Amino acid sequence: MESTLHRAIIHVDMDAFYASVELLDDPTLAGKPVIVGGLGPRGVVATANYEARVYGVHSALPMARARKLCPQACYIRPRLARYREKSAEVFAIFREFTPLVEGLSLDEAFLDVSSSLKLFGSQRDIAVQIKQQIHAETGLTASVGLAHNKFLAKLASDAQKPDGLVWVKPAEVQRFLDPMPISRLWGIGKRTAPKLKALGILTVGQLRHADISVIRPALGNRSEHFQRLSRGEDDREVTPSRPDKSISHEVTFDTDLAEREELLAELQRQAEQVSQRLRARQLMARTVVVKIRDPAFHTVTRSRSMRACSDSTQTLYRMARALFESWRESHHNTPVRLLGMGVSGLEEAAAGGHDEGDSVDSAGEQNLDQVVDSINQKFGDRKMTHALTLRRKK
Ligand code: TTP
Ligand code: MG
Repeated sequence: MESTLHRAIIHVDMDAFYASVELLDDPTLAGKPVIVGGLGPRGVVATANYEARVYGVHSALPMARARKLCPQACYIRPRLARYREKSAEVFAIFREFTPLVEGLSLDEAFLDVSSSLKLFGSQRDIAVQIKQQIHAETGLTASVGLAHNKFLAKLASDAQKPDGLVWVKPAEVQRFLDPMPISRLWGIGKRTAPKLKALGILTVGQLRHADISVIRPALGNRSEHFQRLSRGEDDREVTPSRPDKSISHEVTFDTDLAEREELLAELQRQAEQVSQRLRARQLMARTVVVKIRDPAFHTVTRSRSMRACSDSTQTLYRMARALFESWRESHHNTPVRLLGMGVSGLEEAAAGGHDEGDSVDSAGEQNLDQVVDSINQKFGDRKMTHALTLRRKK
């Protein structure tokens, strides 16, 4: 099958991202090896700046090993909230050039700029502008890869790190790909690579030239797929990441409600529903919003962001309660016609995987939420609830 997609794709990957943000915030680190990661006995390296990489330090290396290789480095615990802030600044720049932005992680995205060429110039012009704007507005550097599909663009951004710009044009694909080790192809990992090696296939070029019957014992029904990749063909489209959605609950009371305990019980019930929906969708929220309407139909929303994401009922409830109490104080206990709470700034729960020690939720709260969720799943929704909400049901 011939590859049909010819688009203008740019892959952007920030250089030594966590470490670069630390350097930005503490200029005394300049020129020194900087290692960001878990500092406990079982910590691993999240990333190291290029000065530290010289000593063989890299992502996922046990921290104990890093300390042996590079004892003089500055060791820093990750500050995820800060990296998310910088990431949001960078992604806002991407969206100035195209709405087709597919984030892969905090520091990495595909951009389809095919429809932006008329407005901003060539693919290269756009890439240069993006790099310059990132540097001017965030103080960070990025490496960019340009190609007509995602697969090549991603390899290209990695080819000249840091601060790189590589454009793989259609005529240059084979020269670019052929010398690469087969492990650079997506999906060829620790199990498949040795099988190909046994067949004498070490490079992408060798895979491209190999007869399909030779590679089939190693690659099975993925043989054609990998040969397409080895020719630099990739039809996947850039799919914009899930927009920043929100989840919320609200209720209009039959009669306006003034009693603090009853209002808090309602808020707790809403926090439970919202957080259960978060957990069911494996999302975490950064921002909590409370909505209040008084009998005169004045509606206010109050929101606050947390230093880390959460999907815990109690954490979200505590935030909502604080927002509600501060409204109530300034409104002399006005009765409430409508009360609602919600969350926004949603992120995949898995993205918190690097997040050693940065969660705002205690292990006890997480366990309680799991128990509540599993009982509700087993016996139908809302059999189980945190005690405070029972008061409202009297
Ligand atoms: P990468 O883009 O893989 O690495 P990097 O930006 O630090 O360095 P470069 O791109 O210049 O090679 O990952 C982005 C961030 O994700 C990284 O700064 C830290 C985090 N990360 C981890 O926490 N653990 C990991 O195993 C990896 C690979 C990254
Ligand atoms: Mg990076």
